[in-house]
Amino acid sequence: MPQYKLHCFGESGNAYKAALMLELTGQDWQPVLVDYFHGQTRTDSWRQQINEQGEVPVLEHAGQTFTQSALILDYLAAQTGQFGPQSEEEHREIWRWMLFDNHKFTSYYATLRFLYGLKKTGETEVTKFFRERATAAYQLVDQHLSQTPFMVGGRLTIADLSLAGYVFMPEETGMQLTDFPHIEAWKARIKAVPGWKAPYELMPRA
Ligand SMILES: N[C@@H](CCC(=O)N[C@@H](CS)C(=O)NCC(=O)O)C(=O)O
Repeated sequence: MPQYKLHCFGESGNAYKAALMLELTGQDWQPVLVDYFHGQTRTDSWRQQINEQGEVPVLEHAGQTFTQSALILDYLAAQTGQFGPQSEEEHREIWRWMLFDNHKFTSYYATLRFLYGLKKTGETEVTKFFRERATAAYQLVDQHLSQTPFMVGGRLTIADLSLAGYVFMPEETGMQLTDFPHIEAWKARIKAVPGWKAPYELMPRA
């Protein structure tokens, strides 16, 4: 019986944040595939039994259930003693970037990728809007990474794992990540961490 169970699906970058943390910290974990594209997270039973917020990822550990990727990362950092803050100031800084990630960096890009890369809507006013917003968030993070190898404290932390949720996804978005050279260099540093795996290697696809 694995210590950790992660309700997830391969296409979910939000789930990848937690999956990569579990993998890099060497935990005994198992993915539980969620049939997202056939509406499993929208059923009453899934919401009642797994997550009332209707979202993946969901982590089960020691009889408890955790949702929201940032909170899961924070919990795992505390449990494993890895990739967490080393001071109060770092704790605040990590949360500042994880909140920015959830609100802008991940959410605009993930929505763009969902529409353009997975649902194949083609270019619409909506995809243009999300690309513009995602580009602004990526420029800001690129600028930050021009001054530091990782987001906080000069070493890999859960802030990086949060922001990295979607940057390794292969689908087309109409955004060229090579336009963000510091993000590209940061991705290479993350990839070089022992144990790193791509999203579709870590989780089954829905
Ligand atoms: N802020 C949440 C976002 C989670 C999220 O949006 N998950 C998507 C899959 S990547 C989902 O389950 N969406 C449910 C829906 O759209 O109905 C987190 O970081 O965990």
